[in-house]
Amino acid sequence: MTDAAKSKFTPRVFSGIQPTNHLQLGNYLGAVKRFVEMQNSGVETIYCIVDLHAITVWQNPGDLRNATRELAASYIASGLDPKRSILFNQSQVPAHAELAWIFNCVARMGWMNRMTQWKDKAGKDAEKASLGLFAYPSLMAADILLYHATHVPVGEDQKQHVELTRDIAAKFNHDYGVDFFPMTEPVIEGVATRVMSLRDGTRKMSKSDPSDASRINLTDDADTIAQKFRKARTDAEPLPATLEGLKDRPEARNLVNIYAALAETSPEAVIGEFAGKGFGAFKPALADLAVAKLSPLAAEMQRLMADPAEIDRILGDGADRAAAIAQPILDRVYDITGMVRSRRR
Ligand code: AQP
Repeated sequence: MTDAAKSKFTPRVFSGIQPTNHLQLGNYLGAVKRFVEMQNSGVETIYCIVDLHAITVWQNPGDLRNATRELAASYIASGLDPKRSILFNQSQVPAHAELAWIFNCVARMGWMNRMTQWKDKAGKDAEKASLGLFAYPSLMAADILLYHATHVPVGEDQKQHVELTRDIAAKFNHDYGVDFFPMTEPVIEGVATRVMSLRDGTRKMSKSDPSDASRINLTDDADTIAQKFRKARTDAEPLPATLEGLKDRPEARNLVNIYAALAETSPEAVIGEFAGKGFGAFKPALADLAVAKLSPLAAEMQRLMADPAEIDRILGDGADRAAAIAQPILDRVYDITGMVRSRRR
């Protein structure tokens, strides 16, 4: 870990995922797998299920509740230990929403307007998008800065939001003449920082893509995984002898990257193994590897989901531990901004 870790702030990792639909392979390889690696690196790690972010686009309440528990199960099944990491859902720690309000008053409309996720998700009819979707990055900045997090592991698509978090921290520090918030760094590493759709190599794999065939869900069974890889869009050429040969072949490049990430090797090594082979040979090998890696995870998720009360207990315990870190930081923010706090607690 670099810069921010060298400052006065103790290294601390925070990241979150929205409980929207089932977790997909891109979330797993680009985020959750990295979260587990960071947990095992000895730094304090805080992982959140960002349910307040999820409702920036309408969610059926029953589905949201289920997706929140399923995401908790995915985290734990992937190796996240709720005793070593703090695992909780955002809405159980009201300080997130409180700090987000303060940041709404620090951040500028122009900053939000420039966010590519806002442009993508609001689409052509931005007038009809929720105010929450527009302010999404401000709540994300609050998630991170509420814990003085120094490092945020994310996929490539979230880089711009972490940069905005730094802008908000810097403006707050400047406007109030303090050195209170750290300059958080995004941690975007590995070969799977941008897993692409199986139907279109120019779009990222996404939980909310209307086409289920575009993604591998962590809940997919072995047959579904094999079928989705078999039907994945590719070209007719065999795999080249070097990575350079994949330059203008986004779909082929994507499958090679997925294989490398699942096998915990490099794309070069994958090319070394499959050079000259067609997709008729590569796709079944990829499907077998994915099934071998993901099936135990899906089975463990199913086992955990059979006891929702235990998941709720874990999330409640995590929320208490998160609030114990967050509240003094929020209290200090209220103090810095001039709010009178005379209520006895
Ligand atoms: N395709 C991807 N490749 C690598 N990383 C990815 N992430 C998302 N998609 C990919 C990373 O997963 C984390 C959680 O993301 P999120 O749920 O908070 O929102 P998102 O980035 O918008 O992910 P989705 O799957 O596209 O969700 P929906 O469809 O609900 O918006 C982040 O670290 C993200 O970078």
